[in-house]
Amino acid sequence: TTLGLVTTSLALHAPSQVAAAVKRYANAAEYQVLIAMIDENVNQSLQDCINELKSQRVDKVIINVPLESHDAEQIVQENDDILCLFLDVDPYSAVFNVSFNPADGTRASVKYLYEQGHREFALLAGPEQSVSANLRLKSWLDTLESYRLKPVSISHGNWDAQSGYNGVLQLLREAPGFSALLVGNDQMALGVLSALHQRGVAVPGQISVIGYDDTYESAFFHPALTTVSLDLDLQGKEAVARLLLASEQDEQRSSSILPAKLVVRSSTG
Ligand code: IPT
Repeated sequence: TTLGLVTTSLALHAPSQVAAAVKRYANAAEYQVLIAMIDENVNQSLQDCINELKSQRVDKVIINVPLESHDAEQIVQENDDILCLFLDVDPYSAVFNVSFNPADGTRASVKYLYEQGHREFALLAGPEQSVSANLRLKSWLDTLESYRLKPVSISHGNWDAQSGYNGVLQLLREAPGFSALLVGNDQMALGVLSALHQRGVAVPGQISVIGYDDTYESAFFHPALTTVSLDLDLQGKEAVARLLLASEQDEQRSSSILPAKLVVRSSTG
């Protein structure tokens, strides 16, 4: 008995951590996991990956690929011979999913920095094509607005450290006056810390930085990263448990929204 995992690039830390958890919990339930990894061009190659898994007689699949709700719904409609559970969709979409609350951790980040006295915020979001990157960005903006604040500038990266490095240099060129920087994930925050160090900008003395994910490495960045913690191991565990339960009893197909919590370390003050 086998289940499938279609995942976005495993070169990224969060999806690789989720894949490790899926494999571990599936194996514990005596399931094998077949992994198909896709990269760009989401819709077409996602269907290719699903077909590849179907040809190996997989009938349940976890999909960790960023998808707009209507694209996820279309995948479900066009694949009624395979049970799909999604990990990177809007939690309130109609499809079967296990995802993270996009608002609680983002709100806590802004609130924390505000209470530390920060008023000049810059935002370095994830890619514009990513649903979760956009939900995080929207929640930062909504929370800032509730304090009657607007960010001094906004930029986007592509989730990797290089894009964080480039992104913060761009933000500094556009609007050098910010004291707080919210970053869409920890890998981009790693690039940010490196660029700021090279420019002689003190963290958190001159700029406070908050990441997102809390992957295993983030506590070892320098300075140790304040970030929004996603329990990616729990996401993998819940996904396997709910998928296996639903494949036995159809009425058990219930989605779940997991919390995201701010973890304060040394990159903020
Ligand atoms: C999301 C991560 O937060 C981000 O760092 C990046 O790795 C992205 O995945 C890749 O798609 S987590 C996802 C379950 C919303």
